[in-house]
Amino acid sequence: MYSLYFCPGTCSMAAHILLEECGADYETVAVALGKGEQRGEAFRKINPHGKVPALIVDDKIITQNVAILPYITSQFPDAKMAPGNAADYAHCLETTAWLTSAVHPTFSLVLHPERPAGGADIGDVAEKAIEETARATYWAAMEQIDSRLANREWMMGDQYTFLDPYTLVFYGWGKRINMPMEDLKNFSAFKDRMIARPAVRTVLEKEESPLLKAA
Ligand SMILES: N[C@@H](CCC(=O)N[C@@H](CS)C(=O)NCC(=O)O)C(=O)O
Repeated sequence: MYSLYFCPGTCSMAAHILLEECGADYETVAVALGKGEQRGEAFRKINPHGKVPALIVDDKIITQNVAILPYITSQFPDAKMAPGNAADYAHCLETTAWLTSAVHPTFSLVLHPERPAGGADIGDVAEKAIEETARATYWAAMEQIDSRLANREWMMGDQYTFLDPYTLVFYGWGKRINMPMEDLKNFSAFKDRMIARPAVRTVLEKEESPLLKAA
């Protein structure tokens, strides 16, 4: 039995979808990020970094999408959620790492341009400049994903992998910060293909995702 600590609409949605795709026996435990529950003592025992997702398997706790997604995948080989070829697998991890280390922090900066100052008042002009730069960088990443999805069904080509649920998170975030995601035709078609998958739809319904309203 797997326990996934998650918050609807956040990056934990990727692991949630993957568990569903793999037919795993799992439960979800909601962490109310909006109420600061991630910083409370109880959750800090699960993840001292105060972030979702966190996955509990037996007595082990795994955090970080870049670890959780390949881990779940490895436990359900029949689901074939990773490329079998070693080089393709490395590329799948490469893009997962890019999303985690470059694109995700950029989204966080759009939402919280004040954070790099660590509580110091840097003023509205500086905050606006940080937000606008982050927006431009995030949009460039969305365009890059859109180009990659031209003439491809999934991020790795013909094979659906753990990278696809993770990529969907970033489409949803683009909409959340009012980017014209519909203009990205390949990425939008990918989003529609994702939503057509029963496992994805189940999770989007559970998480009450706005992506379903737009579909
Ligand atoms: N690199 C981490 C990032 C995790 C992360 O930033 N999660 C966000 C939700 S998308 C979170 O829990 N934020 C709470 C906070 O920063 O207080 C991963 O990919 O798992």
